[in-house]
Amino acid sequence: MPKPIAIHGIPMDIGQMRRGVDMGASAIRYAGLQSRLTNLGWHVTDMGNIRIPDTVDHTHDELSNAHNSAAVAAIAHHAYTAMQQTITNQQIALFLGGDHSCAIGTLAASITRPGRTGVVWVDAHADFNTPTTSPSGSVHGMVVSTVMGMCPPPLRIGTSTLNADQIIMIAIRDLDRDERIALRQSGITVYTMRDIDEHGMATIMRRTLHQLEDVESIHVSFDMDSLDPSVAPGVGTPVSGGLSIREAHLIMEFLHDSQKVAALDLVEVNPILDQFNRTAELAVDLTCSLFGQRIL
Ligand SMILES: [Mn+2]
Repeated sequence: MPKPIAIHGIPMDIGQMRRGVDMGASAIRYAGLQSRLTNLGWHVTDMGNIRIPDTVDHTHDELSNAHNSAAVAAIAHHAYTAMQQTITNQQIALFLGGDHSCAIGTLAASITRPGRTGVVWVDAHADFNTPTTSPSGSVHGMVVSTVMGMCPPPLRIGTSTLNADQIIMIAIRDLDRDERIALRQSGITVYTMRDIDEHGMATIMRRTLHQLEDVESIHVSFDMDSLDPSVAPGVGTPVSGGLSIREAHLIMEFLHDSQKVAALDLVEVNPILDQFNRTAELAVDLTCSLFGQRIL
């Protein structure tokens, strides 16, 4: 029997500057996520949304150059608890963002799971800034560094930290100056768009699964801005030169083949910038590939 899937919405947008991604969870649900997964044979429970305060509470200590850091951390704590709950309940976790900063909590909890966890980070960005290097001060650009323990409190959730050799990044194409230097030195495996162009996605995914051979579970953190804006216009931070629809599906199909997927963050859908919900519909299609939908 496959494990059941638990969906949690995290309708937050305070980890970045452009409003609208807080509606991403609704758009993905509206695109038929639950029924599509049910039709694939999964037992799916929608746990509703993690409660997000209507206004940002600035009374707590904040980091300089990390906007809303205390409020983001508070939400990340709730995401952490939700992820831990799915581990206890032996469910597969599906988180609907919201901006990517919600993954600060989900990843921090994933690495507390017994057995080794690998993270596949699919994103135009590395989200590897710190308050010191970030040009914008947006926390959604500091997710990986936070989970690796490189940022000061309140950007520190839980007690475990993610190691560089547990992370594989795919579709990267937009790095800030100091972020690029730090990423090069980090030891994280990074497959840029150039690597994908040169070697093809199948080769990249075979290498990815080979590297993750010794992990027991895989946490997929999927930013919809990894796709090219021509096919996914409704995202928080669009960057041209991204994944094709088929390249993105192939990532998901290979990850399904591994039979190790334990969690998915599906983030940064922005319905305000979308066309007739096509980005959310694509997010649902890709999720179905991750959970076993096959062409033939
Ligand atoms: Mn991201």
